[in-house]
Amino acid sequence: MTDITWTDLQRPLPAWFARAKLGIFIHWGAYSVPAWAEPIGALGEIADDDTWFAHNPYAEWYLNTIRIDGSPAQQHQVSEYGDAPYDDFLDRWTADKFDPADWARLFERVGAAYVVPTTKHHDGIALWDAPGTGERNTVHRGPRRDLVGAIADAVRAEGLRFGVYYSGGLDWSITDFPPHRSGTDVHSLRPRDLEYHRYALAHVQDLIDRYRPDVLWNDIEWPDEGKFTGPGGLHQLFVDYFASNPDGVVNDRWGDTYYDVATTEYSAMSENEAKEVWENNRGLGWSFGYNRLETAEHSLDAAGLAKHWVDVVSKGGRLLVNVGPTAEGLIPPMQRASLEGFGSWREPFAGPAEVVERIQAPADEGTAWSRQWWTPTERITFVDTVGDHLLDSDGVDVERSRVLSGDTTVEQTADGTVLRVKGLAEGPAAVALARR
Ligand code: FUL
Repeated sequence: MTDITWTDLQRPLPAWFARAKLGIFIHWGAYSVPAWAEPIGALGEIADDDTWFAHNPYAEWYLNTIRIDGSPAQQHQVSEYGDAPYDDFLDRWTADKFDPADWARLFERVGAAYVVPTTKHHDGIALWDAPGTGERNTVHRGPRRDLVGAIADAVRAEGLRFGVYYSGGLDWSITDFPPHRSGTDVHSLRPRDLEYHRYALAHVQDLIDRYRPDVLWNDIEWPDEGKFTGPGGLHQLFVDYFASNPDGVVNDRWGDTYYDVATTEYSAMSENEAKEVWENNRGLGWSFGYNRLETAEHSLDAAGLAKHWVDVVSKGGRLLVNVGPTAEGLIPPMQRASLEGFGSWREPFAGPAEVVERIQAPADEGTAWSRQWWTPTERITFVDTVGDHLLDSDGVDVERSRVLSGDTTVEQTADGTVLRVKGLAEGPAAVALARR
């Protein structure tokens, strides 16, 4: 018998994900009640760990930040809530204005292909009736609802794919953890043992059984003692997951295991942009969880979001942009405005493309090539393919597109459009003229 290895899991990327250029991340939790963090800057821009952790701009990290003595978040917590325990926020999380169909319609209008809500963040509170969590979940306390199921049903009703975020790396309810003050702490203080592996594994299996997600988006790392191949280990989970859902995709935050998609976060981990399949994630502002201190100066407006999306897509990636709903269940107006404005900008490019003509660019690196098309349609758009992966360039930022590098000119004439493309081949690729 040959040994099982992680590379055994290698398979072609599911076609839906190869085409998906925009996803919506949702960070919603008990932390959405205080909804408080110092907007000090974006991840990747704050150089030192001491500053980042004591003044963490991620509102979903509130439970950690308030445990750092002397932190402004701790002062805020004491002055607003006295010595009330963090779990009081779970009971105060009402979700009474939560309208999943309204969220899903918004995400569909924006042009998102997939939606990934948090199902358990670092505070360990589950958004469904997760095995082993007792009462500490949204079904038994606070919203008193299966939020994961409600979001899954609503986004699927709009024709979007559904994925799940799960924090396998950090769960502050598992151990009596000292506050994390550095990236090193995050990795050294996280639970790694077999017992926690079994607990988290049962969660992810339950998520798969109940909701059949198309994305398993783990965070931080997987408990080390569970990263074995063979029955009961993480490898087996992937085998079973892909068998039950061949369209399923797993991200790269499990440790040194298997992944389908590499991730970058804000401008951090940008080395992953060199990977074949990657996804950038970020909040509209500097937090994922709703932060009531964020204003327009900390956030992407519609134009900023469009620029960022174009930048990511033109480099071959996809964007998972985050919304942080309020404890009542509303998408904050500033976030909604950015998404709606982006959706209106993108709308003319949306819809399936009919490929009119496809040419194979020369395979030899550095070979110059050129092509000219005339089309009598009003709008033309370019779709380039890299292997099996359809990259929908949508006429955006074509110069930076991998295939259409070089000179591109578009000339409008009275009866049509002329497009000239001159470029240097950057590896085997095809360019196609498509019409919407
Ligand atoms: C990070 C987490 O620590 C953040 O809170 C957020 O969930 C982000 C997507 O991943 O690593």
